[in-house]
Amino acid sequence: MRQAGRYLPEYMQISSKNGFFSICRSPELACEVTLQPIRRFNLDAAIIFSDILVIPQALGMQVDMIPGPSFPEPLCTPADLEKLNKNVDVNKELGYVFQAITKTRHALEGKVPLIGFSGAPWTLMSYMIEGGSTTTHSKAKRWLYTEPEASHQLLQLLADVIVDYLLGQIKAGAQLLQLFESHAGALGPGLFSKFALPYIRQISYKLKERCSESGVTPVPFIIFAKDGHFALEELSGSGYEVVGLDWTIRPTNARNKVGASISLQGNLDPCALYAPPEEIKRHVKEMLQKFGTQKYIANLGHGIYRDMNPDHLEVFVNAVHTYSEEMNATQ
Ligand code: 1CP
Repeated sequence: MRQAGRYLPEYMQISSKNGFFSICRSPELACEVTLQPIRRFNLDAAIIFSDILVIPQALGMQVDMIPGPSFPEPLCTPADLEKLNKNVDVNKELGYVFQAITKTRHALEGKVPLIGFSGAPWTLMSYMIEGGSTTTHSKAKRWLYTEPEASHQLLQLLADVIVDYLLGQIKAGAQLLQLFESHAGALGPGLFSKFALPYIRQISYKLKERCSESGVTPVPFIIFAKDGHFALEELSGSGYEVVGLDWTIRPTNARNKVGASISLQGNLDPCALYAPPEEIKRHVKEMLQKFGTQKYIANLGHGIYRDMNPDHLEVFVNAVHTYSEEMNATQ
């Protein structure tokens, strides 16, 4: 999840001397920052340090991080689509991510697998039109209602770049991929089926196709559609091995919706990390009892916040190991 390492003192030290995107663009720094949480916690996987907004940059848009994302020139009307780079060469524009992945794979020495990721088309479209964070997504949703053709054109452009980008990540050494549809909750079931789901599906199927064409072994793929539990059934049939869950859905309910063959990931409320350690352990135990230990990746339901104590994250991680090992031993 985003923010895994961003509030650690060792990250703050590097980020106080380097801008956010210069860390992303430096394979050495991105590798170092990816490893920081792995050194500190007994985590089972690493996620490459980058951001979903590197794709709008590759399409030619300026994105600053001050400290949240900000686009000085967001897309205002469909005519602005003409300004975007329609033929993105991912090796040229995003080769720095591939280099960071390869470097980090080597540095991890097989200790834990490395996860690559991308934003999903609707979530990226929303940032590109809103120009930053928003609670309403009203500018981007206005496009969906008034400019459906231009919206599909933009979403398709994004989906095509994302497939190239994720194929490049697998080739560079990513062992698992995650697609973040972080703004799924802004769309109701109707808009989601029309403007988000078709592209989410397309990405997983096209990526598998492109892998087989280029003789690359596909890797497991996670879809995380935040606040999109109205779409869990459809997401489970979209070509992803894992469905990520935010904390607003009951584990048994999610399992009933996705069926037995899909793995689930999630879904403790990140704010549970404010609780005292004994309570965090109780929450973890309850979560594992509900999900079981198979076809399941224990995680939080979203990223952590600035004022959370890293020691509490450690309690969470260690409790996952303790209880799952206990459960596996008695099964
Ligand atoms: O945890 C990590 O450091 C892993 C790398 C990572 C990932 C997987 C970062 C670094 N960003 C992301 C994904 C990402 N970025 C998502 C999808 C996950 C999610 O839903 O949170 C989203 C929505 C973004 C966009 C973004 N980037 C935001 C959210 C703004 C909003 O609209 O609420 C923010 C604050 C960023 C900045 C960012 N990205 C990553 C870090 C470490 C930071 C903080 C920059 C800093 O303070 O140094």
